[in-house]
Amino acid sequence: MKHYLLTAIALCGALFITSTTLAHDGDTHDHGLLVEGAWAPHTGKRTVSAAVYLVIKNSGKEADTFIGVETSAAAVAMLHQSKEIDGFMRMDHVESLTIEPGATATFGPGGYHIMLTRLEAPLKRGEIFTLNLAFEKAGIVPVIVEIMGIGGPK
Ligand SMILES: [Cu+2]
Repeated sequence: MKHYLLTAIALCGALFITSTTLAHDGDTHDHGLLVEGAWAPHTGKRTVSAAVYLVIKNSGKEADTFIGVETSAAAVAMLHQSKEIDGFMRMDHVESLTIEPGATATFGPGGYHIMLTRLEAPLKRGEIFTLNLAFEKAGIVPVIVEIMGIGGPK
């Protein structure tokens, strides 16, 4: 289902992608979405999952909705939200996230994150990979993820 959805988006977004082939972290396009500061903590050899943190700013005039994500770095990628319930952290899968005009969605430890499961290879500190974020209006927005230490960019 999700795969089908992403395929449909990829087709609709084909024009968009060709005009922004060189898009990288920090680029902003006609749609007004700016994705920046994407990073993931490095993983051990046997780790099968990892989280990606980033910031999405909507400087456009219309709301847009995050509807999916995929990456060649892992078999499965999805939006998760960590919540503390009765002293325990749990993660829920979130189908979509609307970002209002002028709003910023900050994904960070303990909150929203992109969950990668079944990593293709361990994430090595200093390396990068690409995430393709899918939005209802903006289409596919590619973002470069930097692999960092556990504490991130601080
Ligand atoms: Cu998660």
